[in-house]
Amino acid sequence: MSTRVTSRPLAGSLGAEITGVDLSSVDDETFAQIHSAFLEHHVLVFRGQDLVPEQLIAYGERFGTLQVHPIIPSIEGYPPVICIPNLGKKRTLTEIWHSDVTFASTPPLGSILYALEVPECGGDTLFANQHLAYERLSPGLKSILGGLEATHSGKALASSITGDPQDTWKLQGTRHPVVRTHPDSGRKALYVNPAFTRGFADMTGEESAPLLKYLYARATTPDLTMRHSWRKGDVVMWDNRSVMHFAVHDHGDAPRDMHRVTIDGDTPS
Ligand SMILES: O=C(O)CCC(=O)C(=O)O
Repeated sequence: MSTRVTSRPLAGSLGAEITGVDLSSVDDETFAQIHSAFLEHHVLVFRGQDLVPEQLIAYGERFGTLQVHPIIPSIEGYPPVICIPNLGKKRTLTEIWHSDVTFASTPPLGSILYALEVPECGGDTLFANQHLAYERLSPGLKSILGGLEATHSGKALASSITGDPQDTWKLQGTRHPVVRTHPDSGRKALYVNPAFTRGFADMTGEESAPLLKYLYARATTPDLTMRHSWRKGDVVMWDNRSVMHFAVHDHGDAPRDMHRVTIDGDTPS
């Protein structure tokens, strides 16, 4: 028998906390409720979970095939699980607004992060709703953006880890529409991000920069965001087709350790 699943919105623009769920064993009925909340709220928070890597993988696989990250090494014995440790303020890879792995031709549908160790305070994660960011733009700008593609590259990420610099697909530009349509909801969303987007396709970086800068500012205004303060045992999952996220690095060298699985997605259109 499934438990009573409840969902409570966490902010006006996105995010919900789900209670009544043990993610180590999710039956079909519970999964259907979680999936529907995921599509509605874009970011889901589950507190108090206790998951070994096999259970995190099994939960992620309810949503689809899991990706082996093209650049970040997996933890030993579990190819779909990557570790996101505290690399220090200077080396952090995630204190920048991004949607995951947009330099791939089929970027991930979603990502699931599980907190193994968290600082006493700080180390929060921000999320911003990219459907609302798009919907707020003027009809004129929407029409211009509707005809544009952008180039995305993993070069900076690859060179800051141990990525193989010879593996050129990570480094070349992958083109995606600047506005993508969510395959389940049909809603449009802005799909450019400061971590991986290099510029508009067929334009120079210099030509692209002013409009991208404007879009990033509009896409991350405080009233489009939610902020998650982590506790050990939290699982937070987000829809990469709907949101950008940003890991705030304000916790110095305090240990912060996360496991992540990443769900394969489709070609943005
Ligand atoms: O560590 C976090 O809070 C976020 C990690 C992140 O940005 C990512 O997994 O892409």
